[in-house]
Amino acid sequence: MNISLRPESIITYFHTHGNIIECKEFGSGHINDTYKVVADDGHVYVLQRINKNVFNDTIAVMENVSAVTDFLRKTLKCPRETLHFLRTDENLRYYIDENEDCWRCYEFTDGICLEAPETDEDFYESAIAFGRFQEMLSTFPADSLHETIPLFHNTPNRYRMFKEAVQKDAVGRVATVEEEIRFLLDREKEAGLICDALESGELPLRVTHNDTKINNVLLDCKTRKALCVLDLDTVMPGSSLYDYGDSIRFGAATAAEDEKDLSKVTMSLNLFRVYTAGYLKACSTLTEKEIQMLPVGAKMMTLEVAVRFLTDYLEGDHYFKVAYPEHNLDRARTQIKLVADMEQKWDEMNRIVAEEAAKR
Ligand code: GN1
Ligand code: MG
Repeated sequence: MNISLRPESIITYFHTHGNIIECKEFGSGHINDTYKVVADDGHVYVLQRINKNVFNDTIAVMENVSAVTDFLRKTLKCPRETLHFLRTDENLRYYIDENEDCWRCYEFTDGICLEAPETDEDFYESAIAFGRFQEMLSTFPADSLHETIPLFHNTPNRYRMFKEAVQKDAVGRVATVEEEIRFLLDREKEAGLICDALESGELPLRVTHNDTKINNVLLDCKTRKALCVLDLDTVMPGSSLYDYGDSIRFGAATAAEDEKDLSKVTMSLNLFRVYTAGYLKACSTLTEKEIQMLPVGAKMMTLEVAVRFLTDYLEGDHYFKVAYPEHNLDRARTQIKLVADMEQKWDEMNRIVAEEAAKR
């Protein structure tokens, strides 16, 4: 790598305190490159290179992120409850390097970031964080945000791309995953449930986070209460069902997203209830229709990401970061298993939502 493009060099363009003594890879995101940067006076920062293959307009991403964090800062009592981006000499909150890569830097907040909830309370707190995030942004002008990834949670469009990938079979993997392809195609008729309801006005358009995995929440080290929501790159207009659903598919699963032993992968009805209770508490503005469709959100987000993982596998793994050749396939399989499990538990999921909604 060209020395001037190393994170150690890039950090010097931002207005940090102290002298930088350490810069290490950090985090578990599938998209951006993230580094933790430590200064000799104790200041700590997070430096990130935004993935420009995923986000074609990285400046639009930073405009969205800046607008949302500025808005939240005005509402919040405690500054630790949102991200603080540093400025450069040009007074911008990003730096474009000679490769046209966009970098940003924010103050590191000490907190707990989990790959899976360790207790029910952890998961409940993540529901509070995302529910509150959405509630606070209910007065934010949604149409002022850029659509940084067009059709991001448009499941029918994800299916279109999937079928194209099957047809092209660019890396000759189709024959090995026919069962998985069949499972997903059998459910294509359900793909438009959320989009159609948004279009007809049955569901309201909201400002949503769109990537609500529990590892995008920071919990306070001492109290273990929800502190802050991270990874705002995909904040866009959308449906509350996207945010609720993505949290369930990731956090209510009993195994990791890339678990190979599928017998370990189920959706915990207990965790489903815990998250539902927290989300309904924190987000009091949900409509009856949104509440009624929460289980659809959970299933649709799981189905959609299964389609996305398998598409990437069939296209040769150019989107999600992979650690080994079958990584995207393993991820697709866990999501398929979760969809099947949700179908088994469908009536109970609906009952739990109704019971938790009645407690409000
Ligand atoms: C990506 O970067 P990360 O891990 O927060 C992806 C999400 C997927 C998720 C699956 C911009 O999120 O949409 O649900 O992986 N983000 C983008 O783990 O595509
Ligand atoms: Mg993330």
